[in-house]
Formats: sequence, C-alpha cells, structure tokens
Amino acid sequence: MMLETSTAVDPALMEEVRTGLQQQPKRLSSRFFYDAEGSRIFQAIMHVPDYYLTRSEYEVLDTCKASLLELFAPDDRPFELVELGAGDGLKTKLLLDHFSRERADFTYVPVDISADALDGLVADVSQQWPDLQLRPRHDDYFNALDQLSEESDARRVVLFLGSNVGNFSPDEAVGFYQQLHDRLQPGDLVLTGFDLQKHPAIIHAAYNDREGLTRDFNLNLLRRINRDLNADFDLSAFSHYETYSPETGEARSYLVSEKAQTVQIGSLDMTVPFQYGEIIHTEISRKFTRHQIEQLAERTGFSLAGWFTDASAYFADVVFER
Ligand code: AVJ
Repeated sequence: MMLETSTAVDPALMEEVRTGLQQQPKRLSSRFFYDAEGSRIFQAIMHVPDYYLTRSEYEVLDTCKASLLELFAPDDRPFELVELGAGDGLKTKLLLDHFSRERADFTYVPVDISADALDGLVADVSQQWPDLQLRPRHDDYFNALDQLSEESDARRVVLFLGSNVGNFSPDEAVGFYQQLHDRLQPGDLVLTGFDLQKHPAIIHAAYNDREGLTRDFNLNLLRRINRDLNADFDLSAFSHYETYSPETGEARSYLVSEKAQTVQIGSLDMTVPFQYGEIIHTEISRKFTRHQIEQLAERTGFSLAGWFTDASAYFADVVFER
C-alpha cells in the first residue's frame, strides 16, 4: 500500500506557533512532537528504565491477554480491532500474536495520521502474520471510525493504549469518549491504557529521565520549528523542566529560556522575545485514579467491563462497553 509522505509544512503547526508563542504564558501543543525524529526519540523513551509506562502496560497486556480475548469475543464472534494512534505497535503485537495463536476471527485496523508510522507497522505485521486480516487507515481517529460503521457489522473493539489519553484535559477526555460513544454500536468496546497516580517521585522521574531522552524529545519541538518554519531557536539556550503535582495528577513539561533572547520565525515573519527564565508549556501527561476513570465512563455513557493492572498497580488497561 502506498501512502504519500508529504514534506509540506503542516498548516496546523504554523497556526500553533503563531498563536501559542504570543500567549502569556507561551505554549505549544505536544501533538507537534511527532515528526520523524520526535517519533524516533519517543520509541527510545519507551525503553528507558525511568519511563515505566511502556513496561507496565506490557505486563498488563501480557498477563491479561487471555481474559481480554474472552471479553472481546465471548462466543467466538468476529471482531474488528481498531487501534487509534497505532505507532509501532510494540504492545499490540503481543495481542495480535496471542489472538492469532488462539485462531480468533478478527480484522486488525490500525489508524494513524502519520503515514510513516503506519507504513512501517503494516510492513511489519504482514510479514510476521501473513494470514492476519489487515485494513490500515491513514486518517484521523474520528474519520476512520465514521467509515467503519458503514463497512461491517462485526463488533468493534477500539484500542487506545499507552496513556495517550493523558494528553487530554479533563474536558477534552469527556469530549473524546462522547464522540467514540456516538460512533459505536451497543456492545462495542474501548480498551484504554491509563497511567495511574502513584508515588510522585516515580512519575516525576519518568519525565525527567537520567538519559536525557525526555529533554531531547521536548527540545526536538524547537528543532522541528527551526526546520519547518525557518526559525532560529538556539537549542543550547533552552532547557527541559518538568513538574508533577500529586494534587492534580498532572505531569507538565516546559522549555525554559536560559537567557534573555529573541527568536525569529522566518516563515511567519515573527519575532519572539524571551526573558531569562521564561517558559513555553509543551505537554500535560495526566495520571488517573480509579474513581476518575469510573466517572469518565459514567459521564460518557459507557459501563466498565474490565479493569486490568500490573502487579505494582502502576498502570491500568480498562475496558469500557458501549
Ligand atoms: C505518548 C503521550 C503517552 O505522556 O507519557 C513521553 C509522551 N512525553 N515522555 C506520555 C511522552 C514525555 C507520552 N504519551
């Protein structure tokens, strides 16, 4: 399958930089972290010892894969496994492997807005499981879901793994699950990976790792803006700063200007002044309590059909039923 890889500048990035760097405090959304280099750095973060999330979720899925299959296909009915933001599918492959061995009747539908990510995954999966039914979607989440309902009447099982839900504000999360609810049929399922609240030092370290990969990941946003928008951010004059508030459950990432400086954004004809110590807010990674997750289900019309955690209860993979 051929998907175009565009080199054109994302108009949403232009708009984000124009408005975000004029706000007080300055902000840029983490959704722009994932250019080719940012995706590569994130892959590396997933293997860093301080970043426990991926390991914990892997443990959950590995120990609970049989129960998950029972929930997904109680009487061996066919289902569509729709993965939102498929990435490299490290954890999904564990499920694909188990489901294939058990001869489950399912189609894997990875959905991603990154053509690069999707191409790599499709090549990989079709090589490892040549008999697997595979229907990739290069699209945004909701377009992809809209089309699904027209295509088949198999039960839909939506995967939203990796604590991507943590990047939403509480209101955005409610909006997201409401939209999912609108697009699904009664009996369809959503499996979400939630990072749970725990000792604050453990969470803080995950976003402030000793290898400095989170720092590179955060700073790469400036590198991307330099390249895509012809800007002149001096990466050595900005540093990574992380906070975690155990009261709100929010890990927040910032870039801090290490001196008074001005930055030119060539493509936007814009000059941006920074004071010494001034910040750009770049990411929120929210951590949840079980109560908050139950409330989220309740407010958006889902019932809780399954709750799976690792041995240390760091991470939960939770099944909502429409
Ligand atoms: C991919 C959004 C789940 O918030 O933990 C990793 C991204 N940011 N290190 C997260 C991220 C800094 C990650 N998510």
